[in-house]
Amino acid sequence: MKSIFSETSQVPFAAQVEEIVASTPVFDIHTHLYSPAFGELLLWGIDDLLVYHYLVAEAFRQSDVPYEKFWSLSKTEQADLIWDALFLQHSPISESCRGVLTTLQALGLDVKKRDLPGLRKWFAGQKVEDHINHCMQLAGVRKICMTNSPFDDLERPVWEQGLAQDERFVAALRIDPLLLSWQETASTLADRGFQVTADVTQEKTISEVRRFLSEWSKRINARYVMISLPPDFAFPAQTAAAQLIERAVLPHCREYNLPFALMPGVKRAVNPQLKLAGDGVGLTDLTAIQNLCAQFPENKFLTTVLARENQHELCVLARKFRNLHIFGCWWFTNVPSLIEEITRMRIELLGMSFTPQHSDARVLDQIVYKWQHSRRIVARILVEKYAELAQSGWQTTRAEVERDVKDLFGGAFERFCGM
Ligand code: FIX
Ligand code: ZN
Repeated sequence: MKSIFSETSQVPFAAQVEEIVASTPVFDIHTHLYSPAFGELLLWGIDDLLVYHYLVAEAFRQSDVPYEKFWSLSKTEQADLIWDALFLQHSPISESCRGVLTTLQALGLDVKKRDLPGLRKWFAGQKVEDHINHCMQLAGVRKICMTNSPFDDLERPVWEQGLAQDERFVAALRIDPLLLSWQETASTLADRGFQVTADVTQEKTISEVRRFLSEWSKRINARYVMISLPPDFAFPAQTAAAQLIERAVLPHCREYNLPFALMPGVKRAVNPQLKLAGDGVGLTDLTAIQNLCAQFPENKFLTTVLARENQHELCVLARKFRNLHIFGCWWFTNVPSLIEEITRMRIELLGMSFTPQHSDARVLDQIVYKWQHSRRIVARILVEKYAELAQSGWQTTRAEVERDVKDLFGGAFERFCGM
């Protein structure tokens, strides 16, 4: 058996593991990207990179521009202000700033010139189709899962008209308004011809919600159903959300063999003046997830949590319930120090039965830095873990490393989903 640790190997094992991690194609299982059929909903290019809400939040710390003034500026003017505040007046050292530079460098641009007009000129010369191929190739991404909301007035008509299939992009059905603002959503559904009332205990309302979920799951060919949740999410509970989950969402997921993704920990609009950049984080009582996994063993659950303090408890829950697949270092945890800590802990507690990362990209180009940065960390941890196995006398073959990395980068997720 040829081992990557064998003394006769020409290439040191660490370099082989790094090469495998760097080159294994990934399935990016949660993004906010769109396929080209959605036209301008697919964001890309330097100005969209600069006005990403992660950077907006940071720019307000380094600029005293009034909120209303900033929001009245054009996208280009906002990008100018952010470039000046975060890249020129201070070193762009935060993860979100460094990410822009990693991406630009990978695209072959000379970042040290600090030439924003020059960068804009280069992007203006790109064709979106070629740029998608280029970014996916640089990031090593084989498939992108979108976040698709039937409640989004820009996105919905595109689905309703029917769109050209693009094998690289798959859909996930996002249902936050259905569960978190049921009163308003009930009227929206009623306006769209679903016979619902505000009363979620009514059989007719539940069957109509299920009809709505079926229609949309089929229309978009959803791979899973998903929601982000506030830290105070509880289950079971007398809330509309809990009732709808139990009586409509979970039966729907069982019927269509779809996992239900729950992403708890986000406190929406902690500072509403920051708009999309104004959400915060809070600690969740994960008993809700435990109850769901225990009471509904026929359902599959996907979960990532926003609070660092919830990560260990989530890992332990995944050890207890094989109908729970945990994924990604989400949003405020998608920074090198926390990716390292969380991924190492997950590997130590779960082996390879989880998905370490998703990009959450909102701008196409971001997949380049998000995956390059995460791959380096995953490689470092794996090198260390295989070396520890070698110390225990277990020699890992190259094929075994390839198999493991495939699992981490989408294989385990696809198996869990039954894709
Ligand atoms: O709820 C979510 O899917 C979050 O990822 C987003 O709402 C958030 O704005 C984001 O972009 C985080 O990365
Ligand atoms: Zn997201």
